[in-house]
Amino acid sequence: MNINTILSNLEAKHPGEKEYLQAVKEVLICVEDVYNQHPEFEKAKIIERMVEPDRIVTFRVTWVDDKGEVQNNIGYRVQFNNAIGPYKGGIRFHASVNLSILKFLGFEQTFKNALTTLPMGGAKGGSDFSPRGKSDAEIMRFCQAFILCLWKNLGPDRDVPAGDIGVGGREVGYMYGMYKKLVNECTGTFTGKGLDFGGSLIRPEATGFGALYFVQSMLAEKGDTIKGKTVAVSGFGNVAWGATLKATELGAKVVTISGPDGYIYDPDGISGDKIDYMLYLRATGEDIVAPYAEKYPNATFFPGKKPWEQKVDIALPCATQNEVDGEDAKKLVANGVELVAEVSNMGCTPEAIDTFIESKTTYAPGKAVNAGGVATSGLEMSQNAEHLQWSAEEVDDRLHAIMKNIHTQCVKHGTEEDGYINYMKGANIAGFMKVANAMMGQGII
Ligand code: 2IT
Repeated sequence: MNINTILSNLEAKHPGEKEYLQAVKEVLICVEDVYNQHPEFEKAKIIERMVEPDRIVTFRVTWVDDKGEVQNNIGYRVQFNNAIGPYKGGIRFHASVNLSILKFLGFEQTFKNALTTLPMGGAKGGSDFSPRGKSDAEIMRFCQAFILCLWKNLGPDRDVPAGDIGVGGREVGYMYGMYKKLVNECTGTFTGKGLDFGGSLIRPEATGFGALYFVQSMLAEKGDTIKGKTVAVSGFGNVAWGATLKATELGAKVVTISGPDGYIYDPDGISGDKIDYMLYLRATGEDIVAPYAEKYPNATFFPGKKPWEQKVDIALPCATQNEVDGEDAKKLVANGVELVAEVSNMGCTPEAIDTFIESKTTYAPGKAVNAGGVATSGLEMSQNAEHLQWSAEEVDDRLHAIMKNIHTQCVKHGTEEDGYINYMKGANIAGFMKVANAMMGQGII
């Protein structure tokens, strides 16, 4: 494989899609050696096929706001790869959404889903619709209009969406409701549904819980535990909430959360009712964390800043892509951070990752760390298919086992000669090999 040729061809075909090209480059660099040991991959043009989505659906979403004005947004579904199972991945509603971001997310999702060991292909969708400040009625009308455009491409064995940034239980409920009305079938073609209509226990917690199970395995590998460690979390949405809840339960102290307006430092730890308060902050729809410092005066609000300047043992980016840059990484390393686990997708820039790996800081990428979310979506699909609902304990046990297994795969493929575990390499190789073998087994299609 000639990485430079593949990348320059992609760049010529898709100019300016920087997040997508960044995600592809990371995988290519990691899998180059194993790929070259398999001439049959080269002959079947596996990598050229894998880096392009199977299909992209783009559509105009037109809806009416509360003032009676007609609004237009763009909607997308990137069906990236279904070699392993039906397309599966979340939907993101955020003003920043564009094709490059959804292609990077769909590409990453393909490998992440492969790592879960469950039969799911990779996809991602979304819209540049911004939920910030929108009324409940506006959110519902937008979700309904979005699904009117997309429903024909979905199905329990075709493509199963879920939530992502800006899409939680409420939005999934509205989208699933419209989908169900159109197809007149209760096949559960969404995950993250409400518990009363086919949702799974533990799904809301799963991304954060799974991440902490993964962090526990990383620490155990070093003969350490999480008890008593200080943790910086970014974001304050569903993922940050689940991570804070589990980290606290395991005896760690979470001292930061953040929003687009800045970050909160709480030296007493974000625990108990403060964790519930995160849900309240999110539910206001204003997308700010500043009110936390008014409610809990021991905490400080740092406007316009990121939490990575604080001295902590563990950093858990839980907000969005590229939220930890090279400078942030240098600060974390200089302050003696022991472990960085991306809970957001592609939370670190390539410069940040280089800084962690060069300083031999224990670092793991989102596609391994946050796979518990989609894994539990896979468990929701299983429950829907057998028309049953499992207990919270059963789902949590399976989630825990899946995260341990992903950790084992990363160690197997990522351990370097000096013993340093390159989790990025391990996750990319393990995910890639599974997708490549599945594609090989199904011929040239
Ligand atoms: O990035 C992700 O893995 C998700 N947003 C969850 C996807 C899913 O299908 O549960």
